[in-house]
Amino acid sequence: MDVKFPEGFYFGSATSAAQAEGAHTADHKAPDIWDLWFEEEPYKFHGGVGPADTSTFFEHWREDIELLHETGHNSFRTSISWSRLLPDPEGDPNPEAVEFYRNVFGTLRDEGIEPFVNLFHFDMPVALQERGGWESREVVDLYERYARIAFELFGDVVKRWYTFNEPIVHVECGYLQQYHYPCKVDPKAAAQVAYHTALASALAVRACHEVLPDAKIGIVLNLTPAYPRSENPADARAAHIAELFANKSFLDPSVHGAYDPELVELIKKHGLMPVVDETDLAIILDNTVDYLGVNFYQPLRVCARASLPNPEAPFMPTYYYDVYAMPGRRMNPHRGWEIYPHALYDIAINLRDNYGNIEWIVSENGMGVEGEEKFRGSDGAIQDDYRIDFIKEHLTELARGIDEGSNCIGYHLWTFIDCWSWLNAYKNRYGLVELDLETQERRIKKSGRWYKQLAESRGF
Ligand code: BGP
Repeated sequence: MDVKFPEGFYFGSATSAAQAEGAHTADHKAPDIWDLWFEEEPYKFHGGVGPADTSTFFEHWREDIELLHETGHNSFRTSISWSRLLPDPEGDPNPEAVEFYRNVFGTLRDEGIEPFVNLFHFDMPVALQERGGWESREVVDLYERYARIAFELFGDVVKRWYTFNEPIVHVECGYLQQYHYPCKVDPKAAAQVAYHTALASALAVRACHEVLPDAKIGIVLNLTPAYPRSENPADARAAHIAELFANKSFLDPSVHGAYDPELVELIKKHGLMPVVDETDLAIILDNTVDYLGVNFYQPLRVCARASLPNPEAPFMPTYYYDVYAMPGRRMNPHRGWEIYPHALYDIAINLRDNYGNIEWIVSENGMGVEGEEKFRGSDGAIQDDYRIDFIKEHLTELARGIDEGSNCIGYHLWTFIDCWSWLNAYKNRYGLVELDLETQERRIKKSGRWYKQLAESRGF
């Protein structure tokens, strides 16, 4: 065997409530921002397919857990829908949601599949967006309340928690780039949202440690190592600043409990300092995560800017760098993302050397492909050898990092069943299991069969 992982290594996959559950208004779930946005501007969603048309995990969870077995999972990440659990964010938990999540998490545990449960995956309840969303301090407090309720309700069966998925994404996409609701271009709000999210994460860590002293709680960050075009000092400086905004902005407060002073200086220089309560920084310092989830899809390549930034334009981190399209880079053309498995090794070493060798897991990695039906084999299953190769290449780099001492405990693929992907809806398929959108029938792909062998032999 060329690549072998340690005993107890987690093999599994990840999904999220809004992308998998469906039943978006059943069981008294209140709307989240995706429901609202689709209602307002359905044409923005690929093929006009919205959040009601997901893979119906809400109905098919038993059958889906069976499929988790058949594809070798010993662990599985999903999230709780805040607006399903607490349709009134200040009210009591929705009993039907409690029953659903208890059934799912309890069954996973009974079946020997470790549940990793995330509290927030881009799905702000509308009732709270109307009160300012992450711009509002009140929402931070209500998030802490929600987290505490979740720990109390499910802590007997869930031992691994996450506070947030990819927090930089709702900051950038919601407040700078218009890929998420509320589609603002407002750097000052973005800074406040980023800061409130880091604070909310620390408050949830504190609550988890109080309510569930034996559980572990982490945060899922999409780490995109910033590589400079060249060793030229101007390119190196561009990469250094890109790294501050893209990665260190959440990595440092989550793991070190404090922001990098250089990032703070840049935020000040651009007049973007958020409103901070006196006691907040101590909360962030005292409540760092127990482990990290790392989503990795693509690196960030940058170079020195070719032109001076417009001083009147709203501030974006690209004030300091240009995104660089490296000649000869390997691309996944369907998603437009570069494929660069070596970055996973670099992440492993960065966490080992600069973040106290914190325990971590690859919490997402995967390949979205459009038009997979054309790869259907004579047995009816999609022959997605490209996905198997993609996973192997990334696991090879990961194993190298582990051999050199990085404390990685598992690998979760994105994703289990083809799922609804925000504005891209069902354009790209990521699953180990194919979903027939018409019939909701599930069919294991070649990669799903291979994944089981991988997990059983802990390598390939
Ligand atoms: C991550 C998100 C997931 C998922 C994945 C695939 O950033 O955490 O929710 O969607 O990316 O990306 P996409 O759906 O945009 O193709």
